[in-house]
Amino acid sequence: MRMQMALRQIDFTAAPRRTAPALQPQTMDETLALKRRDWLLDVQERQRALSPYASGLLTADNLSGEDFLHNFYAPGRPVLIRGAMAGWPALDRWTPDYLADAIGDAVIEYQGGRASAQDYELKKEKHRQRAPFRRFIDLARKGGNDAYLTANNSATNAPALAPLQADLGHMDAYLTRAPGMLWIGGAGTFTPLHFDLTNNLLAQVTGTKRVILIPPSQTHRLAHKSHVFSEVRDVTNEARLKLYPQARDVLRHEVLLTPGDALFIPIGWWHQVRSESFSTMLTYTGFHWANAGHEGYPAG
Ligand SMILES: O=C(O)CCC(=O)C(=O)O
Repeated sequence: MRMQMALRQIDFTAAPRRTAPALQPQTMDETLALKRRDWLLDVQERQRALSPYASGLLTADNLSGEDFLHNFYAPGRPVLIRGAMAGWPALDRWTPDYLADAIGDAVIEYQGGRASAQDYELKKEKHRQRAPFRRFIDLARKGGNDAYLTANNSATNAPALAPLQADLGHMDAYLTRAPGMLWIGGAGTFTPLHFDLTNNLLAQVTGTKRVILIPPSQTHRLAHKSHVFSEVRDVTNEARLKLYPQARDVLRHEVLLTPGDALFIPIGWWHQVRSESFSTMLTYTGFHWANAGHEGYPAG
């Protein structure tokens, strides 16, 4: 993976960071400036497409921390890492039965009532519900998108789910020992198209998830309005594509996450995630390197 090239070090002083200016109504000049920016992003993507190594989604086995930093984390490029979770007891243990027995009837929080709403991610506070863990696992076994224990429930669930920590290992090459955030759901959970305000490592433990990743250069095709969400919601849904035809030809990578896979999603990369089976996953943001991109994000 490491490139055999001489690196000419050029002195580089980063510009001081400014807080984002408040958004103002657009003038004609600003519209033209945005068009020019989007033109350049398209030209750059066409240039990257000349090389599958530059434009494709790379998979790496047993990637060292140094190679991860230089080739993926710093450039903000996704990578599917295989082998980093080898030996984690959870990979063999975390079936619905095992989880239900380990946590029993301790009350946990999850996101509920999702099937009857489209904006369940944007309005996540409204969807917080509680149940004994065993009952939640029964809901997840049934499948569907209605009940999903997500990263958003992590802080509340930390004491109840603490016994599961003993089944997890560490990815010391990339991450500090800060705990991950757990996701548990059935076949059919769906997280609509959005990007995160931090770099993220998704660590799949049980089952499979299909992830669609879209580079930040495609933002102008994705009807980005509320917070970090795309109005398109699902780039595989024909009805949504009819409403947002500019999203039809969006550049995208599709990844099937299987147990033991870790997927690095850099800040700003759009993604949507669908579970294909009962699934457990952790997301980590405690990298060894700066990860505070969310500071200064223009809200709205
Ligand atoms: O696994 C999922 O359903 C969503 C994960 C995700 O989008 C994230 O961690 O940002």
